[in-house]
Amino acid sequence: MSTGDHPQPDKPERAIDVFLKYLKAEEARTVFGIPGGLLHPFFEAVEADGDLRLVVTRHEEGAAFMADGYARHSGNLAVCAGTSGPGATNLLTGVSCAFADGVPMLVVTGQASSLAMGKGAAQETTREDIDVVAMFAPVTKYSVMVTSHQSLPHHLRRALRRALSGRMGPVHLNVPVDMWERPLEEDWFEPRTYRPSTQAFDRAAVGKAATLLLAARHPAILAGSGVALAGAEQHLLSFAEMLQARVATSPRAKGVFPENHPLSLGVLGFAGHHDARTTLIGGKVDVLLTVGASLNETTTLNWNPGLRPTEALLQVDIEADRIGRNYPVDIPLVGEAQTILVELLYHAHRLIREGTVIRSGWDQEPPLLRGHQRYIDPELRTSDAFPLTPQRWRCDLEEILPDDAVIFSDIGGHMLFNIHHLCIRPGQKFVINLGFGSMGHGVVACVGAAMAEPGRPVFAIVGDGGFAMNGMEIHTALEHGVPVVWIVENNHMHGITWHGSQKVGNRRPLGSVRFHKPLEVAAVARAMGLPAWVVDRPGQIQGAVQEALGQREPAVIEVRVDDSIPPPLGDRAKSIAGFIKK
Ligand SMILES: Cc1ncc(C[n+]2csc(CCOP(=O)(O)OP(=O)(O)O)c2C)c(N)n1
Ligand SMILES: [Mg+2]
Repeated sequence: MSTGDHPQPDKPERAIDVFLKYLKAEEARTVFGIPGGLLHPFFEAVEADGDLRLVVTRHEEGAAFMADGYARHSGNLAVCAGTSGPGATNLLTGVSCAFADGVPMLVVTGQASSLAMGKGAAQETTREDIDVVAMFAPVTKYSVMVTSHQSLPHHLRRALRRALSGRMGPVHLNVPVDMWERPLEEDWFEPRTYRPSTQAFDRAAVGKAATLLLAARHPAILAGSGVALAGAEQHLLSFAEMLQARVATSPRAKGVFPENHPLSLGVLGFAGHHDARTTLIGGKVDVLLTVGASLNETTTLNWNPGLRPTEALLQVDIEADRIGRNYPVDIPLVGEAQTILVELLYHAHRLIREGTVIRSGWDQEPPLLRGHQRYIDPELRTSDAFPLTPQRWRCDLEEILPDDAVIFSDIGGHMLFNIHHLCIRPGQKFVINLGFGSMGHGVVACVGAAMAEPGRPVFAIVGDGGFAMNGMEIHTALEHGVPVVWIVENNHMHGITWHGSQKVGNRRPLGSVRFHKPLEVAAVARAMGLPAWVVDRPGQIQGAVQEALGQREPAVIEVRVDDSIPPPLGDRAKSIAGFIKK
């Protein structure tokens, strides 16, 4: 039974009881982390609380990645925790991923007792020494040490307010070990009373934007990851269909608009598609609406000036500071993607009722590429060759991926193949940490997502390099019965680096990134207790996926591929080469 919800009359509430009550009020029911002495009271209370689940990961980075996946998928706050010192620093990369992509997360770290600070306490991480609060400051929206147990609820509410409002993100509380169990008298605040909802927008600007979009001959939308964070996929679809606007996504937002839709241009930028590039960079678009896309290097093909539309650029972003950074914007629309799209739809309906006619003329243009022709090297998608091509097994995989599959990608050459060669259909979801771009995220965040929505099929398509870095977390998934299916593309190397190195610097392949002693991925998985399959021929992946899904437990499919086929690096290699020269 939860002691937090029902304090006994003769036992005063402790700081930790109040803390856990807030977590539950915010619907944060899972804590990911690794216990250690200086955070022991926190972990002990979480484990004892029947309403909370403690997931002990194999590495703290895994805890932060899982919390990120949980929050990124569900939109709810996630919690990760690590003890003072190395436990805290191990969280940092995962927290940075969440910060870069606007994912809400509460990070709790341990600290030496307030009575011992400055005296050389074991694992002390205060300003006197290795300052953990300072380390988290640039990668969180709030990073503080709680210096009195009485102020713990105040700091927690402030942290939650910041994590969950505006552009969301991680927040960090560092708590000295002697604070948790002290008695606390505290007025209870319901979440709605301490954090505002943010549905603000500029009505006049939205009205003008709707008018311009309806009048456009060649309207287009570039959708970014803000659409997924706001859960605005359906609103985007309705608005695009109403306008008959063509839609591309950024690489990070792949799939927020169904890629088999007649209006889909696919992905613009990194490993993107021909139609997206020729339409959006080709000088054809008169009014371009960008929604929750930061217009960064990977999306804009190295800030290509051709992305500017001939008439007007309308940019929706939750943060004013992200508007007009790289292109001059005609109508800035500050607000959450869903709020703004709802208002745009409302204004467009009103204008149509009042007699405005939609002028989109895309139907008079040549049709968009479909089928294998949509992709570069289409012949490799249907190739029966052995060794297996990376394109062919993805093409096979599409046949068998469930309609509601959630697909995580890690970072590497396999990611470029995933972005280019997988067609994400309505109801499916593609997730990638392209803001920070950390290897290992896709290997682990999938576990958090699968915990957030049990019953939904979750896949991770990752490389052997990323699997080697963080793959031990498949054991955490096994422990907790989380049925993720990992598909590990084994090319026996850091493929992106090996292929990319031939296009940058001195153009010598970096031979050291090849694994001369290849990782036997399936054998590693079996040794850890998971069922595993090896796929190395065309037409095999379908059966392996079917069997893996049938297990209803975590499973690994190793796909051995032709390592000589370069991933679709495109302009990325050119831009790195350019930066190095400068
Ligand atoms: C933590 C981290 N270290 C290094 C990198 C740079 N990096 C990006 S992809 C990659 C290699 C990925 O290898 P693998 O997972 O096998 O994927 P492949 O390219 O072979 O498909 C490296 C080293 C990174 N993004 N993140
Ligand atoms: Mg590899």
